Formats: sequence, C-alpha cells, structure tokens
Amino acid sequence: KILITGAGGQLGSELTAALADKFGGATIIATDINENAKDKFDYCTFEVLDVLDNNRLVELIDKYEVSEVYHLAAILSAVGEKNPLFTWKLNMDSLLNVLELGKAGKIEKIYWPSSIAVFGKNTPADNTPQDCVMDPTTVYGISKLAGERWCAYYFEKYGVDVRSLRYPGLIGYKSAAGGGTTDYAVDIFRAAIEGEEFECFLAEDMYLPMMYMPDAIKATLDLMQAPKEDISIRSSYNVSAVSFSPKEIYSELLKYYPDFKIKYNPDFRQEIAASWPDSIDDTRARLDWDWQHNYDMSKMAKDILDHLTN
Ligand code: VAH
Repeated sequence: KILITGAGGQLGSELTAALADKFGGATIIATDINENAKDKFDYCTFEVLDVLDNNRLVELIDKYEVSEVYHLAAILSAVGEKNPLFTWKLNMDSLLNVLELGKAGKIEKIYWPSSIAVFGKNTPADNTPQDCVMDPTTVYGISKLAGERWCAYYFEKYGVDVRSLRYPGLIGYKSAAGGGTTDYAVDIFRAAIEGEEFECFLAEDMYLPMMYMPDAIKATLDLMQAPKEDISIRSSYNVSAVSFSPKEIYSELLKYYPDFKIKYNPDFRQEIAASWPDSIDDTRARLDWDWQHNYDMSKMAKDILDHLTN
C-alpha cells in the first residue's frame, strides 16, 4: 500500500489521484493535517495526519501495511519565511521520521520532493547544472538542500530506496497553490478567466523554471518506477520543462482574453525568485530514466483554459 502525506495540497491532490488511477484506490492511504481534505478522497482511504506526530505515522503504516510513502507535506518558500524555525522543524523532522522508517525496514520505498529553491545567488542561473554551488536563501530552500543530503545519506549508509526530484514551479488548475513564490503562475489563469485585473507579486521579466502538473506527475511516476540500478542520483534530480516570465504568460493569456489587465507590484517574493535559476539542465534525468516533458507554455495554457472553461 502507498501512503501520501500532504495529500490535500497542490501536488498531493493530483499525485494521489494519479497513483490511485495506476494502482487502484484500494491501495492508497491519503493523509493530510487538514481534515476537510477528506472530501477530495472519496476514491481511497483518508486519515488525518500531522507529520510531526511520528507515533501516529507509525500507527498508520502498521495498520494499513504500507510499503511506500510519498512524503509531500512541507511548508513552502513564501510562507516559510514567516516562521523560519517552525518551517525548519516541520520540513526536517518529518523527513527524518520517514527516512528512519525506511532504515528500520518498515517501508520499502520513499518519494520526497525537493525544489529548485535549493539553488541560490551564486548558482549559475542559466541551464543550472545538477552539481554546482548551492546557496539557498530561504528556510524552505535550506531545508530542501539539507533534506537532499539526508536522502543521499540514508541511501548510502542504510540502503534506503529514497528518490527525489527538484521540481520547478508547478502549475495546475485542479487545486490551489500553497504559499510558494511561483503561485502567481497558477493564480493568473483564474484572474484571466474571471475578467479581473491581475496583481502580480513578481516583476514582469522574472524568469523562472516551471512545469505543467501532468508533466510533474509523469516525472514522479517514471522516477518511482525506474529500476533501482538506473537511479544514479540519490540526493535529487534536476527536472525541467519550460521557463517563462510573468510578461510572457500574460501575453499568452492575452491571445484568449484581449482585455485582460495586469499590474506589477513586486513584494518580498521577488527577491526570493531572483535568487533562483532561470532555467535548469536536466540531462541526468533524461539519461537515467528517459525523462521527457510534453508541455511547453502555449500547450499548457491551452490545456488549462480548455479544462477551466468547458
Ligand atoms: C515555492 N512552488 O514556490 C515552490 C517551489 C520552485 C519553487 O518549490 O516555494
């Protein structure tokens, strides 16, 4: 059985559904700290779980005979800056609890998301390589970088089969973004459709690596299915799809909504975004497990608008 933490979140909502499609709802235990998330999971088991409550986690793993954990619960970059110590505690303690379950042989496989937030101001910004200077400035990025090192450590020392991707900004239309720096690229679609002026918290030329949710789901499932011996990176893989600025996605939306208006009002998130890469080199993922993305910006925008307006 597969247990997902943070299943009610932006990624969790879609990844849990994809796992249920693939393996059957009867094999899936969706968990979230928010009990209202239950409504999303009529197709599988749902349990309330605060990931800092390790006893409860162990209890659920035993109760459902879980063999795989997708540990998605985390505090993201923008919200994390409001409470750095708690963000560190939640992001790190919960990961270590899950890794310990792998070490103890209670679970066989772990998925844990990292992020391009592991990079920083001295990282090469264009085509950022897998291995380079990593000097994250947010507590979220620091926790992801430390988490990557812990994943590699648990694999090397204890043989724990933990796998990870450094996601770029993820763009989906099925659930709201949860407090990150890339959220604008999700929110801008609703504003365009609802005919509202969009206030963008990043500057118009702020390029960031992004990925449409179906590509992110595919990358995750592909990585988790790859034979063990093909996984040469046990910290976290660079993965990339597209890269665009607010101005570019706005221009794309103007093709559908010629009267759509935007105003730029950069806040503290602009500084976070400026410390992250513009684009990512993901050769290793392409070589090791044949990663390929399907959606560029135009195809993504069309797909989102088709779904939200039909
Ligand atoms: C954030 N969406 O903005 C996350 C992400 C690439 C960044 O990990 O915090």
